[in-house]
Amino acid sequence: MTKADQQQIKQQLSVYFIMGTANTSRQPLDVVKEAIQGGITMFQFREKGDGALQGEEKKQLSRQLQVLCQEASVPFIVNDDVQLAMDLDADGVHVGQEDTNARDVRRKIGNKILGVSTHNLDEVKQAMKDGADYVGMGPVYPSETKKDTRSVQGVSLITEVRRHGLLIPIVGIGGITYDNAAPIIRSGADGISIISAISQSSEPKKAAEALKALVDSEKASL
Ligand code: TZP
Ligand code: MG
Repeated sequence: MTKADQQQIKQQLSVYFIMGTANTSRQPLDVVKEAIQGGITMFQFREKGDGALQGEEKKQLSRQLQVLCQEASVPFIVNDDVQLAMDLDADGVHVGQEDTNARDVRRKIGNKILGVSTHNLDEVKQAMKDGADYVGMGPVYPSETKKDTRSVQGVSLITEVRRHGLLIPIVGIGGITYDNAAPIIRSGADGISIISAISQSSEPKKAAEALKALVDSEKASL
């Protein structure tokens, strides 16, 4: 990846909204539309949990969400499902440590964006070797959305990775809200990934707008 690409990814990670049908009681398309209007900079379709859509239904919703993202030039990333990402020609794939091996995913997706969830320095270094474009780190704070997470780590790994001089784009995840987001950027992350603070908001557009303004101002003050 060139330096310019890396700068672009860092910018696109600023407010990285993640959602699937389980994360809202509203029409997913409406929620994502409003989040886009509020200025989210990347979107991940993560269709997991109770009542998750499968097969053709999953594909249809993902295609509709992708179109919304394309209209706004917001990168559209698929969680874990490499086949779906290839079928849709999505912008990228995100995998966890328990999902498909990152090196294999890189081989399959060519130069699409590859994100990998990491929980310690060794996983970060491995993800870099495997060709990750960015790493997710968390849970930074306790999350009501995903209960089976590793232990809450605050910003410790973000700080450690930057202390080691690694420049890989980083996004924090887990329990992030407007009120606790700033330390993540100050520790050296390039952005925040958010589910409920946007998907469960009564006004996703306003929630996204506020988060975007906060991240922009924190980045500008570094
Ligand atoms: N991985 C670690 S925490 C988490 C995931 C997918 C859920 C984040 O959701 P929320 O609602 O922003 O805490
Ligand atoms: Mg996963």
